[in-house]
Amino acid sequence: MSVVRLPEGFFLGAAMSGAQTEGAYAVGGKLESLWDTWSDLDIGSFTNKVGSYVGNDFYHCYEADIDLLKGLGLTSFRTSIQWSRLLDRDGQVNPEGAAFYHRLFAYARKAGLEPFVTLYHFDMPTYLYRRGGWESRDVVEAYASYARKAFAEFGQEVRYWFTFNEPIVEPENRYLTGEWYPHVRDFQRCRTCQYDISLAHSLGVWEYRRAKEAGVVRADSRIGLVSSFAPAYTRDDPSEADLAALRMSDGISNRWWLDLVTKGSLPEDVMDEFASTGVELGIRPGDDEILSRGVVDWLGCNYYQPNRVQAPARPTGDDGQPIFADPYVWPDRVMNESRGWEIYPKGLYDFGLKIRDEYPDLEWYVSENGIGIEGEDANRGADGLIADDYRVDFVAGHLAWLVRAVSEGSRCRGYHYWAVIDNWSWNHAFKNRYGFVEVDLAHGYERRPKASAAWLRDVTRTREFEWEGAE
Ligand code: BGP
Repeated sequence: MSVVRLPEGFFLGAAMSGAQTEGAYAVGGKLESLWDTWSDLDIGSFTNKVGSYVGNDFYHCYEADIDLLKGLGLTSFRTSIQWSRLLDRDGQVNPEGAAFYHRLFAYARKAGLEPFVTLYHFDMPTYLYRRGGWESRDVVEAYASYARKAFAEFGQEVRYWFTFNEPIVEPENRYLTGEWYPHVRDFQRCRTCQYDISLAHSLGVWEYRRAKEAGVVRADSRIGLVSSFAPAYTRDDPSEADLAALRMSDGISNRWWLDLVTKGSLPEDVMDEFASTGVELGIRPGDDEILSRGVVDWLGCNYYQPNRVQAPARPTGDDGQPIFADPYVWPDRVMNESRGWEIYPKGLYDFGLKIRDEYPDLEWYVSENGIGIEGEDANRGADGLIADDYRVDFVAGHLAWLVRAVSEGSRCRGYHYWAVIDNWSWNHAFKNRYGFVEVDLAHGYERRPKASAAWLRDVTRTREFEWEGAE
């Protein structure tokens, strides 16, 4: 057993997103997002038929929730503005939508919680999807205009801005695996969306820089990107083909974004590989210039699981789509069976050292990390609290490895847990619960701390915790 002490100035906070918490899907002039549209079209796709409509009711109980986070000793929280709430169909600010976020940021600040604000978290407004979504350059331009309006509206209230959350996930889930509406399975369309989002990100950063020069955003503010950096691994005795699969996997998911936000360009080897397999991204003259503006001030890293890969059995699937890597099942893996994700806390350390060595100027923080468990009700003790020791183990292990990376020179500044209060997990709805605080859907979405909340309170108070893991 060892005692892990949090570094000086290291912040602890909560992560959430607008679409997964706010609810109030048709209140105050909010337009439909693709989540509302999919819920309307096919509610059976959502666990227990719980669609996007209510979130965890944050729109109505944000004050009590902020008080709860403050009571746990957290000092910051991350959420996203919903494009479909802030702007109307003509791209103008919807006053009622803006008023909600003004109230939220003001209340959080008064409570001593610094808001970290993401502009886009998988929540395409449906009217823009109908104009082509991320396959359309008009929508890329519309994003830049949305970002400009958000900076103008909240520039004096927000210090930490992020252009996108996990920009690879929406293209892959909507256009490659087809898990999310509109259920497309097309490699080229997926990568076109990824490319267009890279342009949108870069235009967003450019809008921010111009807003800063004009004094529209605070002088002490910064801009970043939040991405899911799953450290990539292959087998211990890799073949050349395994290493090529590793390089391409890491290239598409990690280096693509790391290069964009540090160098303002996309990795050449990945672009060449796409070109050699006939994938066309719709590149236009002048795009390089746009991408060169994508360099950020710092980075948010969401980490849930490592990405273990090996050489693909076949270069294309039955449907003719290219396959660059197959999954590799590590014999020692420990699983979170509820989510089907491997638990590997050391991945944060490996990622931290990768950043230190390959992008030494880059500051970063853990913008999401958490564990979602199904059927937590079965763990309710005689005291009525959900006994969730596994959550304490998960967070302690990840924080311990992260602190070790910091002590070895990685410039990681803090950690936001996903999601301190149970929230709506897209098509899995409320199946897997992430919170230190339970949301009781059967009793008016009432909030109730789980047993782990006392541990978290203790860590924020003492700035240290005991850990049984590897020395
Ligand atoms: C991340 C997303 C979050 C959140 C989290 C947990 O990829 O940024 O929005 O949902 O994953 O995943 P899930 O809710 O699917 O269990």
